[in-house]
Amino acid sequence: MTNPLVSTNEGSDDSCEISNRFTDSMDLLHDSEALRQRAQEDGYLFFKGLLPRQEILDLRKDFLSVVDRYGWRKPGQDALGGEMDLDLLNMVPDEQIRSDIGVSEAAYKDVQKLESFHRFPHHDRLKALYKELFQDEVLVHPRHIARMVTGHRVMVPTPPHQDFPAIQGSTNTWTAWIPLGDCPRSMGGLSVLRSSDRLGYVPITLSKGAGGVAAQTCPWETDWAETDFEAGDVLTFPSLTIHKALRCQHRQFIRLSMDIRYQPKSEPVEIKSLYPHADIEWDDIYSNWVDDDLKYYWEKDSLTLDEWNPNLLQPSRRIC
Ligand SMILES: O=C(O)CCC(=O)C(=O)O
Repeated sequence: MTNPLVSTNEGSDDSCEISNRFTDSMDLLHDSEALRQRAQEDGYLFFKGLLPRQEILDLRKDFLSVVDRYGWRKPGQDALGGEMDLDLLNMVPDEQIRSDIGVSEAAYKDVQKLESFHRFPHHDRLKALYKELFQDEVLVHPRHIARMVTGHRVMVPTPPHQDFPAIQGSTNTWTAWIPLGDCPRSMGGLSVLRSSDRLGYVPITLSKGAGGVAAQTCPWETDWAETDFEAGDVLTFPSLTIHKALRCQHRQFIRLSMDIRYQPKSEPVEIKSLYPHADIEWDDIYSNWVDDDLKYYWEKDSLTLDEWNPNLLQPSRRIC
């Protein structure tokens, strides 16, 4: 295994064959019908190199500069290297680590304050993709999640789950999962249970890992698709598709990624999707921004707000 540093362009060195690799839909980017048909068949869409690699690496650099502020990165690497000082990180008490993120609440808030983190989801290529897919105006949820998955002892991989119980609103809300750097399977990328959106809402059980709940899969539901991600790749799926993180085999390296949500503007949205994903106010997030154009941008739209349904996060038994 070579060093999984993500500042190189070497791609994956994972030797294990992928039996069910994501289908690349780059050739369908401008064909709404074909995109929808593929999404209906597979429950996800994958785009190889949709985003400029350099722009992803610039964002990675911004995230890592926050990590540096806390002294958790091993010295002697370039600005893109993700090797962590695990001994130092493990000195952070368990209760200070956000186990859905991978670092402390304080560091997560610092990332939430990055203008680049909130600007990236509005990338022309992402908005064009969802416009094509929805054939409608696109609402970019302002609530973005930064995953900074580290080898801190409290961290476990994100369990299989649907986003719908946690996001609610329209089931036509799509997650874009974007690795900030190359992310071979051994670094713990995302895996999708093919066509699982067709199952509808799947009952949940309590679980360790991000979100704290897992979708209950039946023994024959094993059609997991995956890939060795490279910087610039985009995986996207609707909120009923079951997905999970693969186990990171290189715990000394940080795995950086973003979850961004998009939906048609005309469909209902649950109000928490319009709040930050941390205990922090928008004004605080905006405090060091240079440009104003993206501040409270969603308030210009007349959105239909949906009621929160607490029952969707109540554990119940699934009969297989
Ligand atoms: O990156 C992860 O580990 C989890 C991501 C996820 O669950 C999501 O994007 O909805």
